[in-house]
Amino acid sequence: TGVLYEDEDPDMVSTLNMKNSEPSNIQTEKTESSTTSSKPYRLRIRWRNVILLGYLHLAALYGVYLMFTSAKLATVLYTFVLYQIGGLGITAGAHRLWAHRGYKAKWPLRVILMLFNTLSFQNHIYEWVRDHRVHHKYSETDADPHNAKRGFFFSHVGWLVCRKHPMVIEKGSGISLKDLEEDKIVMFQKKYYLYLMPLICFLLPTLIPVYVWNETWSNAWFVSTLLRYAFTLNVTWMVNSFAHMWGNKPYDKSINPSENYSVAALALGEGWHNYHHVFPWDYKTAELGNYRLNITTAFIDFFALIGWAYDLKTVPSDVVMKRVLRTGDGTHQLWGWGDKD
Ligand code: ST9
Ligand code: ZN
Ligand code: ZN
Repeated sequence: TGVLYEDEDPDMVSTLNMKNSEPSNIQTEKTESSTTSSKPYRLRIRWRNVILLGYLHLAALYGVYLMFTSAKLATVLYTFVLYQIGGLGITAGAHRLWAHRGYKAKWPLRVILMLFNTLSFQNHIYEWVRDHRVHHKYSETDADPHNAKRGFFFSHVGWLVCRKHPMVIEKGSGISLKDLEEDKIVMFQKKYYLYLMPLICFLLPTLIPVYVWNETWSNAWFVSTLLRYAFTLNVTWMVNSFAHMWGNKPYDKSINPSENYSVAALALGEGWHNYHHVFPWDYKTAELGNYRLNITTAFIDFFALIGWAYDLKTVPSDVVMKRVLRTGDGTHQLWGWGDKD
């Protein structure tokens, strides 16, 4: 079938994941009353994370300097490729496949995506997906782990350096992750994360340039490893901060997530965030399959071609159009670009 309609439920959060029987179409207003300030909350900073992320960002700045002054060209290209590969582990893997079930993938592709995902170290898939499903279901309330109503800094990185709001954990425990528990590859990554992550995110990316093309240890560590990791993190975080603040809202003007071109380009096609929050199950996370600003879609389409990805879910144009006319902000200009591909 490959296609879902607006009234069938969309969001992973509501089809697969509800232990309780709350209604599906999950917009902010429905959940707001039960997710704001019903519990006392005191901000508690996790200083360990402040120190680690602080070191990472200073080291990444030094990495920028080394990249322009002493790193080999091979190292710079390799750093870029690792960012793209690790990025796909987040976009095609954790996000479109595991969090939203926008498509299905055979095991070899799931292994590839799990390894790519580990390269980006954004916590294991299981934890990432749980936070992300809570983010969609309780978007911009206290139960949203990176609630953008708490400001740019909080939604970008602040949420990773303080204890979670109790509502996140309370509402999060009502989200079922049964589909992930049944996925051996996801559970393997979870079980061995403390070995896999240091190896794939830090050790191998540093050893390869040193042993394969004689790069210095310092260039390998600061450029290929720490600069690449910090860059990928910040680009991902931009979806939560920039794309929840700036851009057009052609699909639903009542929510903050927006269509942000710069984020789309850097985040491998994940900046079409107004569309994504309205139609979260679309495997393209965008209305049109424009490969230039959506490399992730090209990646999934390639695997669909060889049969490793299948059941790609999209939204029929007339459903999108109706929604645009009903709730859009009037900036939708894509009709007439040709048929959806
Ligand atoms: C990182 C993640 O960077 C980034 C995610 C970004 C998402 C973006 C999405 C945008 C769309 C996709 C676009 C992709 C674009 C990609 C482009 C690529 C080029 N529900 O966590 P604890 C439980 S990670 C239910 O310790 P604290 C939990 O199980 C970076 N339960 O909370 C535990 O239970 P138990 C690296 C939940 O103490 C208990 O609560 N990693 C939920 O408040 C306590 O859990 C880091 O920096 C939930 N949602 O600490 C580490 N959550 O005790 C960051 C938790 O029974 N994390 N529970 O086991 C931490 O250090 C901590 O989590 C903390 C909170 C300090 C933030
Ligand atoms: Zn969002
Ligand atoms: Zn999403």
